[in-house]
Amino acid sequence: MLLQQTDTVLTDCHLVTTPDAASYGIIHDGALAIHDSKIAWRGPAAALPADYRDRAEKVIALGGRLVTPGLIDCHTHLVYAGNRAGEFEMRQTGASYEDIARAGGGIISTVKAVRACSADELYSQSLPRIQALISEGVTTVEIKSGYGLDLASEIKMLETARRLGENLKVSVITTFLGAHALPPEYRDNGDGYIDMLVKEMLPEIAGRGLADAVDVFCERIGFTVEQTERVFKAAEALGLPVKLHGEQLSDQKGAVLAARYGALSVDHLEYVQQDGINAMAEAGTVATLLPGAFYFLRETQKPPLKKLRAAGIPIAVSTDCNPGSSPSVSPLLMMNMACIFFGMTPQQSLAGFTVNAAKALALQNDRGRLVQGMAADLAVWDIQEPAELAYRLGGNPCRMVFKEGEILVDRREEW
Ligand code: DI6
Ligand code: FE
Repeated sequence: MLLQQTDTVLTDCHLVTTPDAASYGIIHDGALAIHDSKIAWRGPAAALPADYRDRAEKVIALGGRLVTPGLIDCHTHLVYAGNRAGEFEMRQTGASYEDIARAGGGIISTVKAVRACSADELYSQSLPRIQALISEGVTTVEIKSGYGLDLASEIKMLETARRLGENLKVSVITTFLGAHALPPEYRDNGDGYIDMLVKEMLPEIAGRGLADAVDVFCERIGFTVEQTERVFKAAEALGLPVKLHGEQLSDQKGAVLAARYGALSVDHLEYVQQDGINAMAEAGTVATLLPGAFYFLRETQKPPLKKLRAAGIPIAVSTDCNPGSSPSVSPLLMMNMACIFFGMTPQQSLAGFTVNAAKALALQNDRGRLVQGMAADLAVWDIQEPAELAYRLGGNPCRMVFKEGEILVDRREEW
């Protein structure tokens, strides 16, 4: 038998291999071998072939720590400028999120900040947010545009997202969210804006290869179902997958529409009804729940977790990192909130940031689990059991992060 070449072997650890609704797939006293950016072998340490260890460049003993797949944050708006603390102050004295949006604040105030700043400034303001995610175990992050709302500024956002991924060596999946809000120059002319979006913005952005998917905010303060469908049709014609901000503040029947276009995911879903759930189940669309936005907007209507689960829909969880409704860069806090607010189990919340988040990005064959042949994207945690990930309110037990076998975060000095 050919000897297996290995670059790195991890020993003295417990492996959470396949977090899904049924199990953590835990291997106690495990070992994991990496070769050529992929997981070459994983299993009980006692079964590790001797030559794997002998031929490895590095053998790292993890002192009994826990290893999970690198976390996947499948819904963020982390590229933006400025912040909305002033708006938070206003909300605490009585104004609602929708009131502020209608008065020209909200998303539009961030649009003004993004348009006004240079690409370098946008990069340096966004950098600490992606760094914070990585330091909490994230190895793949989706980033949306949608605070530019004109061609040049949307390109600036998407190029910034790509640049962050290249420089920080994590996977950045980009989504064009030109239909996030109506820019001031198209006030009262939503159809005119969608015309321009499908004829000019989207083809140019797709032609430059800047978008991996297309998203729409279908809502009373966003775009109608008809407008959403026009964007989906244009995306489909360009061969780009779609996803949706759907049923966040009201039931617009966006989920039914998105399922018809084979959406990768519908996200938020507090107000989704059974028709939307059935359509998503049939289409294989992932439900992405965003407890940070639920919490920050003091929403009281919870997404129908039991019904989504009963329909067999995979459920992802994400930070929704954005300045208006979820200024969070903590996947672990989101896992806790998914448990406390939505009634998920810690195991389901971890599945939401791994296996099911991979599915929401169509990456489930490459990452999200620790199995042979998948990307060696790993997080090493200073905890005894996986439930501790979702258990705490703050604090960061992440000690190492590997991206395709390379060490991105190394806090072994804290052991
Ligand atoms: N829904 C949200 O929660 C974010 N975008 C969206 O469509 C909020 C974006 C913001 O307020 O800046
Ligand atoms: Fe969002």
